[in-house]
Amino acid sequence: MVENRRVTRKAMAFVLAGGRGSRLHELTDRRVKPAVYFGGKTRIIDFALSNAMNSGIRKMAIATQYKAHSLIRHVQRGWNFFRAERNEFMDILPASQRRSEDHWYRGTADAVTQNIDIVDSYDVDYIIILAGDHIYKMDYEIMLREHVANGADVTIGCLTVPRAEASAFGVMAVDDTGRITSFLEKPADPPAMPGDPDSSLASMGIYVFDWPFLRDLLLKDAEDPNSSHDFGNDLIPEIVKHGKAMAHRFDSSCVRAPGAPTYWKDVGTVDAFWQANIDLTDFTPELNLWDREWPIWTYSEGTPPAKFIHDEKGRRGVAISSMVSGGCVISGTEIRNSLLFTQVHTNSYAVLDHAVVLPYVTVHRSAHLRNVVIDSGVVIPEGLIVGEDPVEDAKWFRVTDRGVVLITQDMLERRAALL
Ligand code: ADQ
Ligand code: ADP
Repeated sequence: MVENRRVTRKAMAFVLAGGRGSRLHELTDRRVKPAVYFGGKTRIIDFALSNAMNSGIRKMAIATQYKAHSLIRHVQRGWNFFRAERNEFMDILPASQRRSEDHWYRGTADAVTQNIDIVDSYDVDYIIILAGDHIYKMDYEIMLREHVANGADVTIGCLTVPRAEASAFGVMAVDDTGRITSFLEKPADPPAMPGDPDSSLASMGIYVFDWPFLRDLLLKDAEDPNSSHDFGNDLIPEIVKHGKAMAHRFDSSCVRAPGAPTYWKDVGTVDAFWQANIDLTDFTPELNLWDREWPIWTYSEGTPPAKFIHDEKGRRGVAISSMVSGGCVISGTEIRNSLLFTQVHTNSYAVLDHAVVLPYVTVHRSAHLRNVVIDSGVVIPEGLIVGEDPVEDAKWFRVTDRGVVLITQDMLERRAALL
């Protein structure tokens, strides 16, 4: 056990949180994808950070650049318990042109290159590179130990995905020992897994390296005029060709809670975001947020418990098959299969059905909202009907292929000005 603890004490997590996440549309107008709210209390980045924390890693850095304000504020409020006196660090690394004065982070690898001096100062043997934009639980300590035991140059977290969706990923082939024999970044025609023509083995964008090895590689890559300075495009294919790259399968053995299902989601579209949040209202959701073995840490505002009240005419405020966060006041509203974040206030005769409602939203009287995502701080006007008439909805709001309606304050203001 002492040996295990040493591996995580000698490792740092480097979280990439600089990409916008443009398929979330207006949800990432003001904030980067890792800062988008998820699950009622948390933000997306809390999953990667909590995994690192629960795995025993106590040195973390987060590289940011695009619309980082709400991410930085969240991390400062919620992840401020690291103590330098105990050799613990949590650094936020905005692109600050540390090595070069003529560019920001040019790619995911460059985000690390530009902070080589900071990683050096952590005095670690291993670095685990994580994306800050996926929802999953994973014990990185198991992956680290595997990496060390294999003597690998890089170990890549991977999972099986439907072949039809594999073009969005780095796709690999492995031999019997788990060694990666080929790696194609976002191939148009993804190779299938042996004996399973409908599945491909996809990279999760999680990499473990020995720090001295990665450091050398980054310094070489920085000088390469043909490189896009990206892990998936440049560094990983190179190591697969010339070095020892091993695959670490994400399966039920990667999670400490016994029998935990292997839940991994990229909530990168409005449809996927809505569905994954609504799934939490299921009788037994696949993602277990009640798990005390593997808690998801976050910043949580001190709020009173959710309150459900009869309005003055005796109409009941009720929520069925729903999750309602602290600080919510549900007055004379009927709520079904919905997820309400902190401080949502709803009023009489309103109905919410399959609604994902981000914090600080007010729903005025008689609004009926079905299959919606409502951005934070939105004030829904009295009597607004959404989710009944897709043509009318599309005039003002963003309607997805599946008919989910995204509502932001800007959209409501435009509507109010034109009506
Ligand atoms: P992508 O899905 O394209 O592929 P990418 O855009 O590289 O992911 O983003 C990965 C992470 O890096 C995200 O968390 C993003 O926020 C961040 N990021 C992007 N650009 C950045 C920059 N310039 N500076 C700092 N951070 C940045 C990758 C791999 C694939 C793999 C998928 C798995 O390249 O091989 O299959 O992730 O999702
Ligand atoms: P994010 O939604 O990413 O956290 P902000 O922190 O800027 O971004 O908040 C978005 C919206 O939520 C803003 O419209 C803001 O007015 C509202 N808001 C933020 N904090 C509070 C609060 N404590 N009380 C009421 N509204 C708030």
